[in-house]
Amino acid sequence: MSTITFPDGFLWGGATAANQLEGAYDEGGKGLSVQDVMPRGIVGARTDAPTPDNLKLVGIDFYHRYAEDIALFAKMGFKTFRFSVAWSRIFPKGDETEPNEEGLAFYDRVLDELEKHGIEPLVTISHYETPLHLAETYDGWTDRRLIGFYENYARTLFERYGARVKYWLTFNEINSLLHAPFMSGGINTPKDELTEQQLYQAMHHELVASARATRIAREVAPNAQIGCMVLSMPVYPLSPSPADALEVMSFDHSNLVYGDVHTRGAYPGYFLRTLAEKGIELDITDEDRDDLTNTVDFVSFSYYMSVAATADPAKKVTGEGNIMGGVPNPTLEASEWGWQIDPVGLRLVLNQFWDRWQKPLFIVENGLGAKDQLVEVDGVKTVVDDYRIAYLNDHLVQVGEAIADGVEVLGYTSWGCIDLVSASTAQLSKRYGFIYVDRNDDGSGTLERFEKKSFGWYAEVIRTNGASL
Ligand code: BGP
Repeated sequence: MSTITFPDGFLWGGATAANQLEGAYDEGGKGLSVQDVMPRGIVGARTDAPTPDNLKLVGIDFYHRYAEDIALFAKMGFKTFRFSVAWSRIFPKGDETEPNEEGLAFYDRVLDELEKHGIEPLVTISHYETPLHLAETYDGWTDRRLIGFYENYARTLFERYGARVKYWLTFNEINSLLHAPFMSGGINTPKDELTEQQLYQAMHHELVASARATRIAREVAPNAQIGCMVLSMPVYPLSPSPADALEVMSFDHSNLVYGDVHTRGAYPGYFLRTLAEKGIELDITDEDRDDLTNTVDFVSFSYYMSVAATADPAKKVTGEGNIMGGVPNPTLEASEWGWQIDPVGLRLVLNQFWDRWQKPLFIVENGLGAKDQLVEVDGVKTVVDDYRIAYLNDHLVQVGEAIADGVEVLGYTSWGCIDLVSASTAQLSKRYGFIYVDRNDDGSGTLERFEKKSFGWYAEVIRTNGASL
């Protein structure tokens, strides 16, 4: 029992993304997205067309079971639910001018269900699911025209749902673009053939599109709160040497620039220096500069692990499962997928972001991907996931510490509150949920849902507003 207090109205909940749980990849007029040709996540090559081994095509069938799933979230007492709109349900190819009504109607139904249970929606506009046509025809975000397509898409969402949805996120983990260009930016050209010039230009286009979405929201959905979303990765020097501390600074800069632009409305000096040293000249118009001044209302982020940084070339070994670079920290344990577990890192990053940006923060992803075993306890099928409870408990205690430090935190949505398909490896066996879904990596399973032990634990955390931690 801790003495931690969470503020009244703290938004407890869970987070998902359309491509990882909806399935129904070709129903309701939906077009293909990049995910429909990524059967191995970011670790494997894309395919020419959807293949049956791609678990995302069916996902966990949320498209048909959303009412049952939202009722389970309500049973846990969720105050908020984060989900993404699949861009290719609304604009099947991405470059149409008129939206697909059937796609829009689906999210109306999801919002109806959330409203029924008094759950606040938290909507990601673009979560790793760029329409495939935009990837193949325009090479994704390398092309400036994507800004206009995204603008049209965002405007459509704000007009349709603006009165019902308060919290919006423009791009999921916008800082993953340079690391996973196909998944994150719909960039079809293989990563090793892309120039840094192209990648940084794509980054600029996304930043402009994000700011433009904020500008549009101010016009058409004045009650909307717009947030950016970054992948947070606290970094420690591997040794106390100044050279390692400098490595930490540049690693940090490479991630913080996204939040800096979103909160300050312009590129910081250190980033301009990086571009100059790389010989990159970005195409930035006066209109772009003006757009960028539309800063966000809050900053949201995912947090799974921290890394270390070293200047010593002999020690530069990338950790398993880490797409962002950095080296393993010898003081920390890792998950079954090699992600190093560091609850204190969450307190550090909350303080860093708050000190730097002075914007309310929203933790919109955190959790433990683990292999679960379905067992029978007193005749009821469940998972005894004490390891997940321990992980989440330890992290939430650190959120409480950060709140005590004076950091303003709007809420916490645990990643994959119901088991879903992994983004990095496209597996179902990498489970995060409070709810077990009977589906396996080979596609077998009934899709039936079962409450894990963590289900009751999280319900109690929410009921007591964190006092049970
Ligand atoms: C984040 C993504 C999510 C999610 C999560 C867990 O990077 O925003 O989409 O999947 O990571 O990662 P994984 O599914 O690879 O375990």
